[in-house]
Order: sequence, then structure tokens, then C-alpha cells
Amino acid sequence: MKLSSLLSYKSICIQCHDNPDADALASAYGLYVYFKEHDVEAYIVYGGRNQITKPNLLLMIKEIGIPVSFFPETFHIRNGLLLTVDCQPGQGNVSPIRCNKVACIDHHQRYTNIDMSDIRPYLGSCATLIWKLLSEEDFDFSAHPELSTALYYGLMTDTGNFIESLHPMDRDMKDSLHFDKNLITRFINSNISIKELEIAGIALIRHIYNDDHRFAVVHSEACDPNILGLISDLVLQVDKIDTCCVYNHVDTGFKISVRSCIKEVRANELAEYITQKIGSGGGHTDKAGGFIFENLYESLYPTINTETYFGLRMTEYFDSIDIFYAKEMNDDISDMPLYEKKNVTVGFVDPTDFLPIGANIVIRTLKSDTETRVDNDFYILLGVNGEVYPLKKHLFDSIYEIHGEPYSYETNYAPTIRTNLDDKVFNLEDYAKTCSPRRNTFVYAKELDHAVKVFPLWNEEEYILGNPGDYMVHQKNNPKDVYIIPRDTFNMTYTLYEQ
Ligand SMILES: [Mn+2]
Repeated sequence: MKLSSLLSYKSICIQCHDNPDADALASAYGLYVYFKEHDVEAYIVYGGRNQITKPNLLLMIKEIGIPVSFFPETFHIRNGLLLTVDCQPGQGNVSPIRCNKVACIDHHQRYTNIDMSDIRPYLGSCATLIWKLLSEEDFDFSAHPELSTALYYGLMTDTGNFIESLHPMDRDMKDSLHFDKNLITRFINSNISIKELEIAGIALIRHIYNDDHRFAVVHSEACDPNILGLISDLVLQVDKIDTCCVYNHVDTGFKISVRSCIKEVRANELAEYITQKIGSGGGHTDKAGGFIFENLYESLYPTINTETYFGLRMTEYFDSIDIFYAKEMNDDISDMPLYEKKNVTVGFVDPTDFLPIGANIVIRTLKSDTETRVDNDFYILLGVNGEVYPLKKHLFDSIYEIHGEPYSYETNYAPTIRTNLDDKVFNLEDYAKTCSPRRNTFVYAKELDHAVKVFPLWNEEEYILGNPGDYMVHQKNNPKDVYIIPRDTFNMTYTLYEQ
């Protein structure tokens, strides 16, 4: 949906969900500014039982100048368009407004089937989607610094201070907006009420501790989801606690905050594990978060209370995944089948082709941002499944042969290199050249029947996760060189060696 396609309406009612948060307000304001600039009459409303009382939101409304009004009763719009943001019409937390023409812009799971909608659940905030849609209309953000600050704050609060799963588009917005740092600091420092301080205290007293696996689970009463992060940061500082999960009930489910301080557990993977099949989770290796949908939880675990669920699921995570340290492994490989690497063309980029040595860069892909520094000693490999990773030159040379033709491939989000200093963006595909594996690369491999974590020889600090169906491989000429290859990649790049 293009924003300009809505300009034919004379009047647009922008509706936030009840009990609006910073993301809903920022998104609504972005639309408001755009419509006003194009001489379309626009106004922002929200309904529900309660008016906004949270101090940071009141400050945001005042300082940004968001013209939002509360409507306690159902009303009817005779002309024009109803546009819901950060929510969808018909949902429980969206007070009904009657209107013949309805559209929606949201980043939650799809709920509605109305035609005029742009719903992207993979985004961290609705503000990101508004930023994207405005950018596509060549909107001049520099003329509206207050809007930039609002959008930034919307993403920040919806992702627990940018730590939950950020899509590259979220990161692009975060990098490009020029926001008011002082104002953001003021918002942050008016985030918690005295009541919420007490809620956090009570939650901490009622923590559940698991001695076997050194984790804690904390259930907090209803409070602003951002407080979960504060609680989990504090809990992790306890000497006997390595990982923790803090959660509370919000409108339609449970918000969770996950932390880890050990290399054997990545918080983002643990958050994914806890929310599997009933929600979504992600973030960084040390800090992560997620959401569980109450209806899915109820249908899958109708008889388990949430405290039991979180405790069981955490225990299951620790019990079900084996951990291997390659340098300590002495596996018998004699009965494992031998595979040969296929002659598949992949791509690589030599960053020194277009960047000076010593430049600090970020390699941005769909999955992550990798910070590194350009030197003479690495290439960036573009694998068969769109995976992008830096590889030391001597390793590259031992495995690959350079052909040097231009290389192109299909992906959802074109990976880029961004320079830290002058913020230039380079599309990797523009610089990619072809290469293919040398003949006679052999590995012993076995298919995994359960999840494992392998700390490879070349990196004792970061494990590679293998799921059932993936392959654990040993280099033929160095069987201690053990690692994991995902199933799809393995099938595309290895073939059973017939002797
Ligand atoms: Mn939101």
C-alpha cells in the first residue's frame, strides 16, 4: 500500500489501539504530518476504558506535539477513511469506530482481511513501517526533527531498547534518523511510576530458581514491558544465575525478556526456543525478548500454568541439547560416511576492492550486523543459501578457487557493507565475484537426530547450533576440525563419495 494512494480521501481518522504506546503514537503522528502536508484533513484518536497516564507518554505527546484525543464512546464516521495504526480493526484492544472505508498499517500477526492494509509482522515496530512508507514518498525527515525523535522512540520502546529481534529495515531506520538525544533521555527518565517500582520489587521476591541449570524465572504483574528488561538485567547479576526469563501478561499474550551471561547459551536462541510454536523471540546473544500469543498458548498448553511452563521449557532446553567442544572431541569416524564437496559456484567479495584498509565496517544481512575492520586478510563469502560471512584468506584459498566472474543471487534483503566513519552503504552484490570449491575436499558426516551445540576449533567462544536433520561434519584431513552444516546447505554442496 502506498501512502499517496490515500490522498484522495478528504478526511482521515487515524486510530491507535486502546491504551496506546509510544510506537502507536509515533506511527499515528507520522501519518498525521504526511496527510497535513498534502492538505488532507487528519486527526488522531484512541478509545478504551482509560486515558493515557504514563508519564513518558504524556511527556512525548506534549514535547512532540501529537494532537491525539480520547473517545470513550463508540462513534460513526460518515465520510472519509478510518486508518488503524499499530493494530487492526476488530481486535480486542481496538475500540470499534464505524466507518465504510477502513485501512490499516501494522506490524503484528495478521488478523484482518481488509484489502487496504500493509501488515509486516517481521518488523520491530510500526514506526519502522511508517518510516519506510514515508521514505518511499520522498518525505523530508530533516524538516520534521520531532517526528524523527518520535519514530526512534517508538522503535526503541517496542524492542526493549533495540535488543529484541531487529529486522535490517529497523536497523536502517535507527541509523538514518536524526533524533533529539536530550528528549530521548528525558523520556527514558520518566519511564517508571512508583507503582511499577513496587511491581518490580514484588516480582523479584517471587522469583523461581533452578539449581541444576542455574536459571531463574520471574513472573511480574502487569507493568510496562520495558520494566521486564530492567528486572532481567538485575537478576542476571546474581552470582548463581547464568540465564533468566522474566515475563508478564499484556493485552493479548505474554511479553518475555531473556538474558544469558554464559557462552553455552545464546539469549536470542533461548527466547526463540521458549516461544516456539506459540509466538516469536529473538535479539542479541546476551539480551533478547519475545512475545507469546495467549490464544496459541491456551490451545497448546491448556492445563499448564505459565510459571510451570517457563520452568519446564527452560529445563527442556538445557536437557535436550548436547554441547561439544571440538578440541576435546575424539569421536570414532571410521563408520561415518565420506562426502565430497560438489562443484557449486558461490560468490565472494574482497572488501579492499572498494574500501581502504583499516576502515571500520558493519556487514548487514537479514540475520545480523557483523562489525569488523577491513584488512588484507579476509574475504566475505556469499554462500548457496544466502548466508554471508567473513572468511580468513588462507582458509578461503585452501577451499576455493577464484573464477572472478560477476556473481548475483536471490535474497530477501540484499546484504550491505556500511562504513562507520562516513556512513556510506555498499551493496555486496555489486562487488561479488564467483568462486567454487577445489576438487578433493572431503568430510565425514552424520545427520543429527537431536540438537547440538559445537564449539569449533577456530572459535572457542561461539558455538554453532545444529538442529535435527542438520549435519555434523569432520574434515577428512583433520578429524578434530568439527562443525555443523545446515541440512539444505549440506545437500546442495556435498555428495556421498562412492569409492
Ligand atoms: Mn508496536
